[in-house]
Amino acid sequence: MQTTDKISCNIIVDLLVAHGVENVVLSPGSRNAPLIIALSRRSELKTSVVIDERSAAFIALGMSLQSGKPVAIVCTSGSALLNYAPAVAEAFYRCVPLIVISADRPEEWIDQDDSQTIWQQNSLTDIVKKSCDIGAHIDYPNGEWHCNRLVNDLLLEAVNGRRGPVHINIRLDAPLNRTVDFTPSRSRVVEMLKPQDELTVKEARRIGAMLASPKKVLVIAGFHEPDEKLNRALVKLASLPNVAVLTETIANLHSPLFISRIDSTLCRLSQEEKQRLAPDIVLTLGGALVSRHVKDWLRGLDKVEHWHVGITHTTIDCFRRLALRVEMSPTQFMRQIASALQIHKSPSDYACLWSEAFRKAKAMHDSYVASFRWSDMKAFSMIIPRIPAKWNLHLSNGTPVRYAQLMDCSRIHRCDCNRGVSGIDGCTSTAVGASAVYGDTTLLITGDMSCQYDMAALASNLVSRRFKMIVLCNGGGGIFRFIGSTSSLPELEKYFAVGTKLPLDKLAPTYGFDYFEASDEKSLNKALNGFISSEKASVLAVFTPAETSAEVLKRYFEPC
Ligand SMILES: Cc1ncc(C[n+]2csc(CCOP(=O)(O)OP(=O)(O)O)c2C)c(N)n1
Ligand SMILES: [Mg+2]
Repeated sequence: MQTTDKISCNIIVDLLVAHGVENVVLSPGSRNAPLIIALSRRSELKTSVVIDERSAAFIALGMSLQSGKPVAIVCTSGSALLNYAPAVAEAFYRCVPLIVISADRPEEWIDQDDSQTIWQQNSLTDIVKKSCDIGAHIDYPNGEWHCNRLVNDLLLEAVNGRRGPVHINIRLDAPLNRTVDFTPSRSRVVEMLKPQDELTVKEARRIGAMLASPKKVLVIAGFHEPDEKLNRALVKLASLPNVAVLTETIANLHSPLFISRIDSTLCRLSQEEKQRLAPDIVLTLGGALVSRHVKDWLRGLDKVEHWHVGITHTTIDCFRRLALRVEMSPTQFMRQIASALQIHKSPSDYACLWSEAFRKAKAMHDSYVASFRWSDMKAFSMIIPRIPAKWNLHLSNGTPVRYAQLMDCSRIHRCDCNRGVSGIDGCTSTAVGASAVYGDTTLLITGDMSCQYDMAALASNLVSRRFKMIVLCNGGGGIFRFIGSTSSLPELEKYFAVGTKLPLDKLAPTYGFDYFEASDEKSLNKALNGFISSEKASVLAVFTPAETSAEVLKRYFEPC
């Protein structure tokens, strides 16, 4: 069909239709011409024209109240939008899902004495549930995906939980009247499943059938507190021939059936193996993933469908393939799905292929690590198996959390890292806080830069004998010597890695800690004995060579 050439408008209209909007109330203007073109040419939508925006919005309110469905209102730029405010306020307090769509100018023209321009994007902030601002040009990398995600998110938000109005401010650049050929209904639709507490039996069966073999299902768990029930449900799922379960170290989920070292496994796969292991459906649960390998791999697959399970209140589309938001507890969902899937046990080699790949990866890991020289990797591989099973492990956000991903941490009682925002600013304080409420020892493994950053935590009167800290002293931000964006820059040492001044041998006793240090395998083994058995809060400084450590980590990921 012929319609506006503004892709953003066509995405909005596609998604309005897909999310069940039937009525749209338009008010005339020129800036919103592309929207009017796109909307009026879609037979699925009933358009009405009301000149006065104040009245238009109330009319839409009446339509939505009566039909129970979301209704869209569309206006031009300037004061037009402000005239929507009374009805939007009423909709907000009556929980009515009005979809406010305002056309705007490109940002560079605001405050430039062009006509009908004001700062529009936040003008309804306190009376809408959520708003977004779509730029005039979305032909930047990922621009269409970005626009699609924002609009999906807002349309879901309008009807999710306490329903209410949302605001899409869309900037449009002249010419406004051009048309092109466009295939309608091609935009990706994110759906939401939002049961009360649990799925109905019928729903669980329906979803079970969608996930049954021959579908290849990959479950990936990001950070999560330990959860026995979830663990059991995932074991049940992992025993199915068409399901593989990948867990990150800080997911705190353990079973010999799980692929628990994602990076170590993925980096060993050939292109052909990766193709065979490509899933049809990915189910994610828990927080943001640490593994860059898994994100890059899944983002590069065309056909995969992503479902995220968890109470997120927002649309998290980390692989750009999100199709379904399951707004419920992953524990409950996985339990119900695991049961529903028991009747579907037709053959599939998918789980076997993953466990074979994992088995090979573990063997390679062991022989690699044995061959490595003294380095961060070596120190880590010696420390992790020595951690007593009852200790909790905190990891800082430089390389420690990444090394832990490569090791077998299944014996450890609980592993955590501040991956909400991945800051290095409070790793020590968080571990000190955790140690204050955990009955056994809390061990923090941190980097020298992170340690220096949050040094004040060591002076806290919450530090007790239950807090222990290992600092990998590798000449500052070792991660920058490893990652591609900085490792080859001439500025690397001066501006990124920035060797730290960290006199732990003096600081530790000053703060009342037992102090240990190591600078090779032998001294580390010996120091660990004293450090683990010490009855006081303790610090172990492990000195590793900066460049070798980065080299060893790089080599680990090189294809064989
Ligand atoms: C508050 C904050 N500032 C800056 C960063 C960026 N950053 C990420 S890792 C890192 C260096 C960490 O160095 P270190 O703790 O020594 O760990 P290593 O990489 O050597 O293992 C920095 C500065 C961040 N994550 N958080
Ligand atoms: Mg460091």
